[in-house]
Order: sequence, then structure tokens, then C-alpha cells
Amino acid sequence: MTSAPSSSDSPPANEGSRGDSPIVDIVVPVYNEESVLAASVTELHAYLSTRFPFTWRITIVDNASTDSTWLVAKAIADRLAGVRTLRLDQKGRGRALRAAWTNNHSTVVAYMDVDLSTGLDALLPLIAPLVSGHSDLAVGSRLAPGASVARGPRREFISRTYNALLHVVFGNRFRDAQCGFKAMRSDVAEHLLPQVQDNEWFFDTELLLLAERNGLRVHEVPVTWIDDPDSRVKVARTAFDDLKGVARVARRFWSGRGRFDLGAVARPPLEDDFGRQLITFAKVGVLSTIVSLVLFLVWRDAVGAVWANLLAVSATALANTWANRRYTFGYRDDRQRSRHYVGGVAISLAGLGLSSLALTNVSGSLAQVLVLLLSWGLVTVARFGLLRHWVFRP
Ligand SMILES: Nc1nc2c(ncn2[C@@H]2O[C@H](COP(=O)(O)OP(=O)(O)O)[C@@H](O)[C@H]2O)c(=O)[nH]1
Ligand SMILES: [Mg+2]
Repeated sequence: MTSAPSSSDSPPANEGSRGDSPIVDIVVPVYNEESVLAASVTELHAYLSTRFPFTWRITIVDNASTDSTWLVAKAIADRLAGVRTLRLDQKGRGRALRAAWTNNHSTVVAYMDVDLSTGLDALLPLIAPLVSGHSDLAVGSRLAPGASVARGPRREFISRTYNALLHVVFGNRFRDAQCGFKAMRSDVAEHLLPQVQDNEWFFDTELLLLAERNGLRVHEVPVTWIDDPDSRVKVARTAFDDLKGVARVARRFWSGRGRFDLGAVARPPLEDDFGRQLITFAKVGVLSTIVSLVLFLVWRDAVGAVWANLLAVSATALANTWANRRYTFGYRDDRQRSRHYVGGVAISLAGLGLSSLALTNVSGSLAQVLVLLLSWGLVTVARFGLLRHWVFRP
């Protein structure tokens, strides 16, 4: 459908003006892949030539392969228009992507593993939201609804465990950090890549975590994945490096770092999302009311109504503030954390004073429960206003 720009075959990469750069540069990182490289790139090339609506280029990046990968790569670049090669003398897939993506004049930079485990029909959904400006990064996902994945139990287990760990530590939204099928707008890459420290397998995870932390939009594409058991990954070593990477980035984020100036590519915050906030606040409120009420009824006979109310509300105040901070007001990091907690808990305690006062005037289970629900309800309305306009004001 479209023609590829003219072929060039050797380093240095990334020269040339924006004028003749393609819209998408698809990087294929390779290390000792002499047996599959030619077939895979030929298949990708045929796909792009016949089925892909944007201008494109394929960049094969070899890091110090010890077999004939580099010669094969050069031969492909000579044979096929729109294929170029780049060679680095140090290993590391992250390093390969960084080198090929930096100073790249395409609109979008992408990569895919040479084994073509990801079905190519996911390529357009990966690239289109970046070309249109809808998203900043796009990732293939084997763990998103709609994905179909054929892989063995060991890999499935490792992948799910790793991604679950990320969720616990970072609360991230993307579901699959490690799918070898990703893309990013080049203008975003210019800001993001210098912040990513890893040069090997953790590179992808670090990139995505930094993107989310800085408010960028990550588009997930469910993929069809047929696992290729031939692997360059040393599992134990890579798992250890990943854990070290997680610890390093967690330290970075928890100490308040990892946020930087995105200049013109920053996403402007929403003017106002009152409707969503109110509904989320109501959900959190209903849940904590149920928990508080149960605690109240359990403790009432032992310590009396006023004390039971005090214990029940205090017990949920912290969790309630946590949930509202995170889900209602969207603070998923440490910004003003102590101020938020002090404010949130203080408002809960003030409300407690009111409901205790009301409780002293009634007796009997039903009356107590009704009075509690009424006073908690009133307090809640006031609380929402105070949280929104005071504690969590941006
Ligand atoms: N450039 C480069 N590519 C690498 C390196 N290590 C692995 N790759 C490539 O990264 C891709 C994914 O590797 P693979 O072994 O299939 O990983 P797996 O699918 O997770 O087992 C393949 O295209 C590899 O050739 C490296 O050090 N440098
Ligand atoms: Mg593979």
C-alpha cells in the first residue's frame, strides 16, 4: 500500500531529516538470531508493504551477536528497501532500543521481538493511537481481556507473578510489562528515555512505570501470542535483575523522585471530574459505613454505644482516607501524602464528635443505628466538600 523510504545499511543510525523520515520506525532487536532473522524480517516486510497504511522503516539492531546475525542483517538490508541496520558492541535489549529510538525522526518508534510471537494484526492497533495523538505509549498485552495466549505453565506463572508484584508495589494500571511488542511517540521518547536507567530486560518495565507516574497515557492492545520456546533470557538472572530494578524504582518513587518536566508532551490535567469523584466517594463511603456499622454492633455491648462508635469510626478512618486519596482524588503517589492523611483523619474525627453527641441522646438498638446512619450521612456530605475543596485540592 505504501512505499518504504530508501534503504541504508550501517551505523551511525538515526541520521537524516524529519522530512524523509517514515511515520513509524519498527525496531527488531536481535542477539544471536541467525536462524530466524531473515524469515522474520521478510515476513514483517511483506506485511508492512501490503497491509500497513503508514510509511515505515524496519531497523534491525544487533548487540554484539557472536554468530552470523550481523552478516544476515546486512544482507537483508541490501535486499529489502526500507530496512536498515545498527550494531552496538555491548549486549542488552534495552540498550538496543534506546540507541535506535533516540534522535529518531519518525513520529512513532516501536519494537517487536524477532520471533514474531505477537500476531502482526496487533500492529495497527498499537500504532494508530500514537499517530493520532490519542495515547503516548502503546503496549501489547497478554494479560488484558481479549488476548489469546499459547504459552507453557512456567512462563505463564512467571509472567503473572511478576506483573502481580508490580501491581502490589506500584499500583500501576498497565497489565503486561514484558510483552515484546511496544511503541511510543518519538517526542515522548525524547523526554522519557534519558530517565530510564536500565539497559537490559527491566528497561520496558521502568519505561512504563515512569510513563504512568508522569501522567502519560498508555494504550494496551490485547494480542494473540504464540510463545516461541527458543529464548535468549536467562530466567534466574533476569528475575533477580528485575527484582533489583523494582526495588530501585520503588526507592526512587517513594522518595518523591521520578517526576520530570515533559514540556509540550505533558498531558493537561482534567479541568473537573466532579461526577466521577462523587460516585467513587459514594462507593468508598458505603463500604466503610458497612464495616463501621458491623464493628459498632459487635463492640456496643462490651463498651457502650459512644465508645463503640469511637472505635468503629477510628478503625475505618485511615482506610477510608487511603481509598479516597487513591481512587476518588487520584493521588497514586506520595505527593502531599502526610497533609492528605492528617486532613482526612482530622475530618473523620470531627465527624465522630458529632455522631457521639447524637448517640448520647438515644437508647435502644434501632434508634442508635438510625441516629448513627443519619449523623454519619450528614458528616459525609460535609466531608466530601471539605476533602474536595481543602484536603485534596490540586
Ligand atoms: N539487540 C539485542 N536484542 C536482544 C538481546 N537479547 C535478546 N534480544 C532480542 O530480544 C528479543 C526477545 O528475546 P527472546 O529470547 O525471544 O525473549 P523471550 O521471548 O522473553 O524468551 C529477540 O528478538 C532477541 O533476539 C540483546 O542483548 N540485544
Ligand atoms: Mg521470544
